Amino acid sequence: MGEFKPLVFSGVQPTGNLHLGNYLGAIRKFVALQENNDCMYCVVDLHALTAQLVHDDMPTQIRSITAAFLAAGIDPKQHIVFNQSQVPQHAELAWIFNCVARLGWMNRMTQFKDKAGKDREQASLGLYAYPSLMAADILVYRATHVPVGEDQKQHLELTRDIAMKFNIDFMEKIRPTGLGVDITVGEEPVHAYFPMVEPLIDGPAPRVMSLKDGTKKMSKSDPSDLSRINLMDDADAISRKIRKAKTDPDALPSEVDGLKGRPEADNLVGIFAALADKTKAEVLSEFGGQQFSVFKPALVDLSIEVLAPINAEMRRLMADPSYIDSVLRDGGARARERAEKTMNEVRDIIGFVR
Ligand code: AQP
Repeated sequence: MGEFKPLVFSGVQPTGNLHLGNYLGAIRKFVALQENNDCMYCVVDLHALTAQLVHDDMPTQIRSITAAFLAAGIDPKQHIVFNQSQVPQHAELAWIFNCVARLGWMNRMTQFKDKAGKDREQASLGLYAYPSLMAADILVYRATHVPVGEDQKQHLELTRDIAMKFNIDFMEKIRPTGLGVDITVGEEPVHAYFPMVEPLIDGPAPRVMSLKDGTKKMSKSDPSDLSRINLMDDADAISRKIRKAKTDPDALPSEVDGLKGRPEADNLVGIFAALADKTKAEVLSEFGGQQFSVFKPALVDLSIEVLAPINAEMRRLMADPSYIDSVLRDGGARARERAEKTMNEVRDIIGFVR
């Protein structure tokens, strides 16, 4: 029995303003994982083309996600920070995975259905194939752990299915190369080239919801800016958005059970808990019985306290784009070296002549 070398990989699309959901659901976990792991964090710019081909200011979008990574505390020297388009091996492996993945699997992806909307015939082929590229992003480094928000769970299950099918279909070709690892999947022994990735979804806020509708996730592409707190929002904007956030007329309950059927209250308490590093129960033991007119100002203060330093550092970094670009170039070179090693092995396993 062998073992895959632990490696953390995750990505964020440069498709708009990063928001509190991205921060609490993903980036804060990225920061925490750095301490004991080898980590790679990627600005997935190829993915940004899937829903919208032409972007007004792609370089600024890419730099602003990078600035958010750095401002949140990711160390680009100890770990690797890069943008996807600097490593063409992602796209090459994605093509191979397009031939591994089955149409039936892709047809089940709920994010495609959500993003394509009613006019599915007009969605790009890239949007449909997005999860296959995501699998390649992760597996081109044979990464083992992927911190993401809950919305990405289904894509990571697909990544496991793709890895499993590749491993099984090519098992007899993998074996003689000596590159595989003996693992058991369920009860089944498999000589695997690609690991079965573990999603790291748990955390204080796996799903932050819109401030305007507690049943919809907070999203960069929501047309209403009042629905989300952006990492670049200043204190006034944060305060205005929280004060205008939808709530119900009741006071906060004293127990977590009392949040059932109250999605907006549940969301705001969840945000408070995540920002304060507390449980919802702890937050309710402090605010149970209080009206939103008391709770919201406390949430405003806490949000500003946590986000203001990140916001200030992002602005400082964004004023020096050449530094950000140098971080991405350095990370890109280190990522390419790792990705090319995998691709050479994959080319040999498949039997491409090189
Ligand atoms: N509301 C959320 N709560 C918790 N986590 C979230 N994430 C996104 N929204 C929430 C997590 O953030 C990471 C980066 O997301 P992404 O930009 O790559 O893709 P996304 O999930 O499509 O994010 P958005 O904001 O919803 O963007 P648009 O509107 O462009 O689709 C991921 O780990 C994601 O889970």
